[in-house]
Amino acid sequence: MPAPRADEVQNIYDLWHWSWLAAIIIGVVVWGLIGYAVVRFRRRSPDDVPVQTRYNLPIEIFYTVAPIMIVVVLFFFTLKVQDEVLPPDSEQATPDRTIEVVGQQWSWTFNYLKDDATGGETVFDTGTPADYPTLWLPVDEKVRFNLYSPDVIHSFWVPSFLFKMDVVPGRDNHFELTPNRIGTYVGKCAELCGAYHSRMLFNVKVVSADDYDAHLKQLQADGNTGLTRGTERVRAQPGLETEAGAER
Ligand SMILES: [Cu+2]
Repeated sequence: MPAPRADEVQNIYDLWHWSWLAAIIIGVVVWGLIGYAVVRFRRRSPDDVPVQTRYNLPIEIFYTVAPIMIVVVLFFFTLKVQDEVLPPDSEQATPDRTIEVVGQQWSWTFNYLKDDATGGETVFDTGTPADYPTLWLPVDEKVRFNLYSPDVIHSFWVPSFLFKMDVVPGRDNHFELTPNRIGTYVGKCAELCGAYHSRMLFNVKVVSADDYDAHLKQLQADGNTGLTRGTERVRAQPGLETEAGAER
């Protein structure tokens, strides 16, 4: 497991941890019983026929109830963690920064919405399947991610944050995370979205607030301004022509 690099996801890490432990314990018991049955009831002579048992009500009840109990327990803890990671908006603290992530066939655009660093102007950065974009994030600041897709369903995933969410056209999906360690990470699309899905990669740079502000100012100076929801640059490029008539 990658170590969790955002404040809100420690409980996802713990859920995995305990689920694996439970699975290992159940696995050991099952393997043990299989081993026991193989040895204890092995054929001892060529005409040895085992006792033919047709029904055993207690065992049938047990192997119906036990898996249901396991599912109920996993479901309970999954729901609990889900509620902790995705609290209702009314219970969220105001995010320090807001980024609109645009996933489109087949790359990403990151809009840094109305940030103070740029005097309230929205700036963006974008990439292509050949030239991965980089998402910059400030360390120890709560970032709200709004997810937008102009075409099909994608999924925004940074494995080090132990978290992903689908980017669904026409649907307001969002979440908040607080990256807590400076470093460079990778991100990818986790929903099969077409021919070049596997090239929908991006980099993530978690930096100090000063470096983050400087980067946004640089984007502004480069003229990367205005909310950008999908660019031709992503669609039209050598070797990655869109199909004829596939205008969106
Ligand atoms: Cu995708």
